[in-house]
Amino acid sequence: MTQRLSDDTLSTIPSDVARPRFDRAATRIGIVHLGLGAFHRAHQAVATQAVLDGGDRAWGIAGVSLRSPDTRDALQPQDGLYTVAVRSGGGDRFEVVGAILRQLVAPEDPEEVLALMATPDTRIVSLTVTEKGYCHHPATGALDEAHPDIVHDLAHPHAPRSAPGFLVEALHRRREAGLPPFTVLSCDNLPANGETARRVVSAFAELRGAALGSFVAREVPFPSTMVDRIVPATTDADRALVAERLGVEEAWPVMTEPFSQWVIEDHFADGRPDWTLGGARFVADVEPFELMKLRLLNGSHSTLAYLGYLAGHETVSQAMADAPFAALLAAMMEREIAPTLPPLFGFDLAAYRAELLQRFRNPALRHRTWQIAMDGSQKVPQRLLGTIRDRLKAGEPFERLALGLAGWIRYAGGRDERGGTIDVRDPMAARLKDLSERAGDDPARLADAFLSLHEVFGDDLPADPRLRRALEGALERLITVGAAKAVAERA
Ligand code: CS2
Repeated sequence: MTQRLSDDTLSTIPSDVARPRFDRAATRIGIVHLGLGAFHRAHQAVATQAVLDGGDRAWGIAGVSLRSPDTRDALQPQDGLYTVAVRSGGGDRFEVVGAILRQLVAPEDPEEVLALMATPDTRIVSLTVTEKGYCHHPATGALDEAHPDIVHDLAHPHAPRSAPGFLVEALHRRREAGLPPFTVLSCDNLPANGETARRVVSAFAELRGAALGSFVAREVPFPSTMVDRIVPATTDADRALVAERLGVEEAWPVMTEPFSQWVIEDHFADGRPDWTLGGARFVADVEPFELMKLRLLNGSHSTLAYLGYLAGHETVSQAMADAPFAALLAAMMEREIAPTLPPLFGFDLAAYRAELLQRFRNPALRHRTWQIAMDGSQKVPQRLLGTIRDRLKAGEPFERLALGLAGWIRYAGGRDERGGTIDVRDPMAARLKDLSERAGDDPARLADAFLSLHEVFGDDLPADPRLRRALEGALERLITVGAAKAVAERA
């Protein structure tokens, strides 16, 4: 049997595969990361490896999974090592990453996680817990106090389940011990992700006590970040490709593209790694970058995912090879999204848009439309609705954005265009299906039913007749002619 990737077998892999150049045994843990998924491993951990390679030994990562043991089970036998495969039409590049020194599974031992978060060496707690991990109302960003995990964590503060629960208990312990707080570094695709994190974490702290609430709100830095790298879920074919290239078994490599971007607000409690060594950029205000990325990249991605899935496209690059889809996205970005963005001095927005289309075309990545379609109720507000809101304010048209939104509604109904069942993954899936079944194939009733979701649409959008009309029109096209033709009509 072939050997497994590990500290011991690292010397056997081909010499052109990049690998850690630092002494892992002499590196301290300075970052506890919540949400040990593929995105973190292909993004922040790679930039952190560059810092460790540069000789700063204070910033090793302890990765925490908040739910499943799968990542820990895959990485622990590999001493935490894994491969990042950077893929494009121009060929593949491989790098073994060793920045994640420990892997923990929170539900198995929440105390171990809390203790690590509360040690003096831990100076940053970063997060990729996805939109729903913030336990907030997507339309307003306010903490959902009725969220089952929040209710649980308030009753059991020493054995939390949610990210806010872990952060608040660990910050409480540090405060009691007279230690400085850590910096909370959100790396999720949310608007003003630092502010959103501050809002939910300090609201939860406030529920535990007024003094703790104001400590968190005032003393803890929550810098915002813009993170960008496309990281499709790993398949068995990917595992086989990596094993063949490395000559050792690798249980969970991550697949990604050459592009990577990380823009971070430079506001930390107690020092930070020099992530510029890994290509990151520190700025005073991340918001313009974040809006640009969420609206242009993620807004288009979700549009392509819903409409592409309905039209029978399994992957993003397949949908992009269908000319009307590529044309729809290009026009939507240029005419409907770009005009809503604040100016970014010295930044070539047209080149950024062109690069996005190129990235979506990457033929070496099999990024499933179904994967991006997940959790629409949590994603649509910041990806499409903020843009639509700005277009309404400006009195400008937004038919393509409305078609993307209608795509989500059709998709969330759970039936594809051939009558097959869609495996809709969304915390609100049951409710969305119910709304859609009651409305049937009547575009007006369907538009009204979904617009009644104030936690997604807020209070303003449901009351705007222009949105209702545009949505009804787009749904009518999807229902009568199907996604492929509806896209061609707007391309
Ligand atoms: C995607 C993102 O799955 C999704 O919702 O839109 O994960 C996207 O690939 C990243 O934000 C790219 O940086």
